[in-house]
Amino acid sequence: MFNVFKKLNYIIDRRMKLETVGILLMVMLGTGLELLGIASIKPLIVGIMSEENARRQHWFKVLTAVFPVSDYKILVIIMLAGLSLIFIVKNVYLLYMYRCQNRFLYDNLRKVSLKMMRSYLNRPYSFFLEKSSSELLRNIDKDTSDLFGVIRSLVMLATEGCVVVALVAYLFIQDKSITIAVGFMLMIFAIIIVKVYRVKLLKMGQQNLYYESQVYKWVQQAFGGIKEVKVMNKEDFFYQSYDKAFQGRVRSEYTYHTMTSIPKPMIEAVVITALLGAAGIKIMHGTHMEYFVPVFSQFMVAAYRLLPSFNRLTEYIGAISYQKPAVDAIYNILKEMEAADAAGAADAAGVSTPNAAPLPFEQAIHVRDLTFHYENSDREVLRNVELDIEKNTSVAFIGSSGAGKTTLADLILGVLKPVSGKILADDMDIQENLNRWHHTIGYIPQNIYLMDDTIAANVAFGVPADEIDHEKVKRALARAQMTDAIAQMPDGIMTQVGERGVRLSGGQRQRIGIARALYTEPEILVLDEATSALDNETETAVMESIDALHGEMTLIIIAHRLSTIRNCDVVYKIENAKAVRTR
Ligand code: DUT
Ligand code: MG
Repeated sequence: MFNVFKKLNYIIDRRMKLETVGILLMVMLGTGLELLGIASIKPLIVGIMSEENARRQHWFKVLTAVFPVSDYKILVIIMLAGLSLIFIVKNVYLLYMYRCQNRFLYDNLRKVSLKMMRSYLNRPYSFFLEKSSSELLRNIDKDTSDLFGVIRSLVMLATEGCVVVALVAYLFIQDKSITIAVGFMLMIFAIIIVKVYRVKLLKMGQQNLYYESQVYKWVQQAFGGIKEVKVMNKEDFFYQSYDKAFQGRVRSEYTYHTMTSIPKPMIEAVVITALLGAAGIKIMHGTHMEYFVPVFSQFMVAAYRLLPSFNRLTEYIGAISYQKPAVDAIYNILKEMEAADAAGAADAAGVSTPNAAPLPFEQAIHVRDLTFHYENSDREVLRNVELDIEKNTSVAFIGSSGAGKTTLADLILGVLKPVSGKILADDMDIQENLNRWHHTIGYIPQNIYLMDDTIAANVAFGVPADEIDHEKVKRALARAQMTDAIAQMPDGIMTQVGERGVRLSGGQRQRIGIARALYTEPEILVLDEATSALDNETETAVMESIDALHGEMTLIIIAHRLSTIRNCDVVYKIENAKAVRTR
């Protein structure tokens, strides 16, 4: 439990802590009202039972002073009205309190989810090579919800806990022996529940988290590759795998829900039995009915109020154990990210600002003593590589598949970080100026990532719809040889491309990627097999417009077809972890 507080304390911000204090104060006031409700039962019953008794009470004197009526029946009516007023006020207040609690929870849920989303977006590219997107999805969506499940349970635990403690204390003052007898039975019962349940529920919670990401994963994998799935008749495999993940999820969820519903009937039986037993013993010992009836009614009313509270208390404790793994997950992620941010200033520089000035680039890119291997392997893809790319020249990287061309391009793009060595733009280390470097350099990959949006939005990429310069979009598309294809589309550049561009041909998708890179008019353009998917004729046309940039822009071109790099000034062959100049 303490552990949970420590982690939550780290996860939530100052403002939220202050809000928590506010919420707890509201809970206290609510408890006061609850107590007032219960405490007014006894005087009422005393008052109704005999006028003579009532007139001896101190509070009755106050009542007759405020309402100077002599008719006892009218005074009783006033007492009844007073009691219902207390209950109405109490419950209106409680409604308001629940509303505040829920707003507090959901506003902050949004805050934490946003914090996670931002932290993830700011991670370097290499981070994503190690992570599965289904896990990220689960972290941002489900784990944050569960985290707030825990916070909600804690708030509710405080709410119910306050009421229970206050009422029990009040009952204790009223009649010590009954309270002790019932309390003792309950205590033993509660200890057993908590001991037995905690471990099991925690385990179920961990299982649930695991299977939840499996469920996401199989949905993504099935529909992400739906064409291959269909052609290869593998629907059943994905169906089965999905089912297996879902079974795990269902198992943990039903165990959890069944377990949390067990205590309810048991608690009820224990409390009622203990209460009636205590009453029986009192009567045997000859307690006066005049004393006993008001006190006992009060206990029954309190039991009626407290029983659901006891049930909820066990439910909340169960929910906290069950959802605690989500708190651990988020805590670990945020800690990890904090450590990563602290470790490298370069990573912090990776946090993008859209309006940074481009990094000045006047002479050349210098690759100096560059060595690199991926985190998941020790094999050096590049070792002590040296090369220079003069401004406004066209440079080609060739080499066999797996030689490290894409890796070298990614290092020049700055999305991968050298293990040792440097990449300089003029004399500035790009890793120290990543944000500005990305305003200087453009990129066309082999597989263009298209958003489920219009062609214009995909070309301008990351520009809000009303800020897109349509003329510029059209110019960029024309240079990418897309004008004719666009003319045949129903809505021109406002045509929707579908998820990942499914409504376009492969070559069209590719040319939108080219237009996207040209839209920002970068100083340097990296093409990684950017035209491989195009037919010869279209490729020639696209390469012509790219060659037209020759001398105006620095081009780094990776290609297999020699015709693509025909016009390059310099050619490097990537081989055995080295770059060897061949032209
Ligand atoms: N590699 C990894 N992890 C990654 C990416 C690549 O270990 O996340 C390995 C695979 C390969 C080597 O790095 O052995 C170089 O890969 P790269 O993609 O740079 O090769 P390429 O020259 O671009 O090959 P292709 O022509 O097939 O695109
Ligand atoms: Mg490659």
